[in-house]
Amino acid sequence: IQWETIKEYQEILFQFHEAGIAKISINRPHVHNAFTPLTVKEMIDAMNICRDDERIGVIILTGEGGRAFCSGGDQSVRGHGGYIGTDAVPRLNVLDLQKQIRSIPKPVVAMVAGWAIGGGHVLHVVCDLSIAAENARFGQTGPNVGSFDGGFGASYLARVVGQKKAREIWFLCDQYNAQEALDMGLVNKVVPLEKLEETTVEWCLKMLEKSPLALRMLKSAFNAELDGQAGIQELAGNATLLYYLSDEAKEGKNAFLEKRKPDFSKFPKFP
Ligand code: 1HA
Repeated sequence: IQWETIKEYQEILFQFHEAGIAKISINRPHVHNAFTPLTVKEMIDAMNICRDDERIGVIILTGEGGRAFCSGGDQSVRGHGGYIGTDAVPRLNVLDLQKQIRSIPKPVVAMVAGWAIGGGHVLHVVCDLSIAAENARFGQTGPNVGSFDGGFGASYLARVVGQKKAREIWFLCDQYNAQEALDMGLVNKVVPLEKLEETTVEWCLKMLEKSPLALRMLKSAFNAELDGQAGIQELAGNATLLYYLSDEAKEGKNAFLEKRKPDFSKFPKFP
């Protein structure tokens, strides 16, 4: 599988496949791809590029090295009030990344080899789909290390695996293997490690054959059911997008620019 670099970063790799796939990969394998504020800042930047680049239809989120997807926040830079970067400011900017993964109008696929733990586990949870290698291990650690994610990490996890299982995951901090994750609906598929990228790309190619607007509407519809006003805003924004494509909406704009009264009389009043 051929990847070309889209942009160079310090802590992530950001690559493009000509079929229309972007791959964002945390590149800190020495700490099981734990993230710092910079890692997250770079992922947010890459996601913004994915959103704007019309060549990109699907995004893969992963970690380098085959032994970890992501082990959560880098505990060695965790300070008073958050994770501290070179600017000495404590941040929890991974929460912004989570929202971005959910709201970007293109499917995001987590490609999980090895550890998906703590805040790294939450990152795969908020992706649209998760494909796991047989060596994948899942779990939350917050109550062990003095942390918790009561946002998507709790409520969305509970939507995915159910309330009992979500509470078990957080209250016991056990680790679950790939088969267990599949059984509880936490991942979509389990494959041998050597087939992980191939399978993930196959899934992406299948989605790329589909109507992008239909996928976009579905993603925002799935979100809308759960995300309250922010979810409805997303879905409604897509309705506006579709409306702007119509002659009816264009008549309104054209009439304004031509300083005349709009004539909507010719447009159907559907039953
Ligand atoms: O909860 C939040 C948030 C909540 C709200 C808002 C924002 C949040 C943002 C983040 C988070 C969190 O992520 S909290 C949870 C943080 N993560 C963890 O507690 C996981 C820590 N790691 C482990 O438990 C284990 O490393 C492991 C189960 C993933 C793997 O164990 P293993 O195979 O025995 O490897 P290990 O030897 O522990 O790790 C290899 C190296 O990676 C070690 O470094 P070395 O001794 O070789 O120098 C290890 O220290 C390092 N490492 C692993 N994970 C982290 C890490 N270093 C820093 N931070 C890590 N997360």
